[in-house]
Amino acid sequence: MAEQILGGKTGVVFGVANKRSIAWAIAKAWAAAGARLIFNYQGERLKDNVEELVAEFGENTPLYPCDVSKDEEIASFFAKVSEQTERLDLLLHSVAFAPKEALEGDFLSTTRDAFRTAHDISAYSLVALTRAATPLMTDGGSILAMTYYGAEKVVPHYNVMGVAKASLEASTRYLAYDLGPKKIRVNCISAGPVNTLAARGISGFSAMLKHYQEHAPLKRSCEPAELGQTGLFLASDGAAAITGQVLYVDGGYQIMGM
Ligand code: NAD
Ligand code: 0WE
Repeated sequence: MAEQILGGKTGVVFGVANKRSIAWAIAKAWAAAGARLIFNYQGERLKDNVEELVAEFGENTPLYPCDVSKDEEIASFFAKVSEQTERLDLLLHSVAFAPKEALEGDFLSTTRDAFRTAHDISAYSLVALTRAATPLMTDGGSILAMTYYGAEKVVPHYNVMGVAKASLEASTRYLAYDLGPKKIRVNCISAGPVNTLAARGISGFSAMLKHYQEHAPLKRSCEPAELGQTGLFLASDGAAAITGQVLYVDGGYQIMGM
């Protein structure tokens, strides 16, 4: 058998909630390419579900709790990771949250508290996780975060999440600069709308999918498995000279002016 693209690599995956999660699609692609993976789960409520899913990669697939808004949980998570492996190669950040009220109504009404929460969980967490993971990335590495077009253009109701994604994308560039000398790359995938838990309950979500079917060059958004394959590419040596970038996996929607 030909050597596997991620054979011998170890990765940490943040953001699996269920089988529809984008993190799950990328984890499946990484694992199929030979990576060993370690997972977080956000809280006891999600533990059983995530445990059942990751068992697909073997009975003893490690998973540990980590709420990314808590420094102590990030520290204890990576302490457990370092008991499992002496080196890390990959980190996936597929985490976002803003209070529901902030994604309804207008941006003008965003409270200080909603603004803080959205930025803490959706953007600062990339910095905190990267700082905790990189001491283990002793042979270079690839860090990947998920973003959305609302970071650069107004998508009605995406509101403070768009501002937080702009911060996530800028953080990606500054982290890429800091970590380049260590051969650690940091990139974002900007996904078109995908029907996940984080997208469900967003009013007008099916109208958004329809809008992509009408306006994107490829007449559709994207499939989770395609996000997995792009995540695999960015994690692989094929992307060894790519860092600080936002790669659009959105049916081409981002190029359109109208
Ligand atoms: P999802 O609900 O499956 O994943 C979101 C994850 O964030 C969940 O696993 C949840 O547990 C985690 N999370 C939230 N708050 C957390 C906290 N405090 N600590 C730890 N984990 C926390 O939904 P998804 O669509 O797979 O979202 C994953 C990423 O993809 C997000 O960054 C999202 O912004 C991005 N994205 C989604 C879409 C889409 O249309 N679904 C499009 C572009 C980008
Ligand atoms: O990043 C996202 C959604 C992230 C998200 C989702 C929720 C729902 C539940 C963050 N916080 C919360 N808080 C909750 O209480 N996407 C890219 C999907 C998405 O969300 C939208 C979109 C799209 C696309 C919201 C409004 C408009 C478009």
